[in-house]
Amino acid sequence: MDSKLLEQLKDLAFDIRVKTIREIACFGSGHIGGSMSIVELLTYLYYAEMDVDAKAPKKDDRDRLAVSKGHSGPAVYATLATKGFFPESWLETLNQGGTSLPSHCDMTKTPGVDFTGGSLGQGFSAAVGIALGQRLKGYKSRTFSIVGDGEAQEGQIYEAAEAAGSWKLGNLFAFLDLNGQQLDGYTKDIIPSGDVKDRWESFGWDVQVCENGNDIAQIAEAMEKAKAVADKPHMIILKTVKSYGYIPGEGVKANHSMPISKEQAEQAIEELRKREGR
Ligand SMILES: Cc1ncc(C[n+]2csc(CCOP(=O)(O)OP(=O)(O)O)c2C)c(N)n1
Repeated sequence: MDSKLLEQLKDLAFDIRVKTIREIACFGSGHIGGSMSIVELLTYLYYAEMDVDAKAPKKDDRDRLAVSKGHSGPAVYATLATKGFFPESWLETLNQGGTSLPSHCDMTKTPGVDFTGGSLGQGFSAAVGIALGQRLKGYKSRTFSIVGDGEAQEGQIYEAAEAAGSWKLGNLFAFLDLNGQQLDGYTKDIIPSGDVKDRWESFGWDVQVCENGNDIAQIAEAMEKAKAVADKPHMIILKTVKSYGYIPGEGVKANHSMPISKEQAEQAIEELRKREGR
């Protein structure tokens, strides 16, 4: 990736991260861990990869994103707001009465959201169906999906994976947010993820691994390799850090959903600025 674009994307990711922290602080608590771990991915997708238009969010032949770990809504909303899908002031209403930004992504409420998440496993199945639909319609567009490593304990994920592999859905790009944590602890202590590369390959998928899934350059490189493979669905495994960039949550077992006051948010942003030299 061109170094100027990379620097722009890093700046955008920082801005989206700050907006996500403040957004959650407006409600007083929220899914900070699984939101923070995918900020670089969302930034890359919306600013360097996906063909979407904030002025025509329902255009039929657009690229689509099904965020299967739908509790990452706060990071999705901050990204969509910066892209102009809705006013940034909406971020202050996260999860509050009458909001268009519920805790979990909802395609009936939020411009730019392509699938309603919340019940883990379903978004990825929908992504397989959407990608198949795009192919049947003869569209060049692609479907993207983000799956959690805890979510991947759902059997539904593998039914969909098997179908996509056998249908050779080359227009489907899935990302596994391998942050090693789920709601109530570490995946290794609950159901270990095992050799995920081997597993997805066994379903007929093209698999790339990013050793640092919070590194935009690595995500871009994996996408370039994936795009060179036309006849298989793509899984990009991102080894991420849950709560990455919300420093008070990094390395904390109970960082799935955390209470965050406005003061705590500003302190955490200041701490991050110092760490990143911004
Ligand atoms: C079918 C279903 N079962 C349980 C839940 C409750 N739940 C919400 S998030 C979550 C943990 C998900 O872990 P992971 O996919 O690893 O997400 P991340 O750690 O990236 O936030 C659980 C169990 C749910 N939303 N849906």
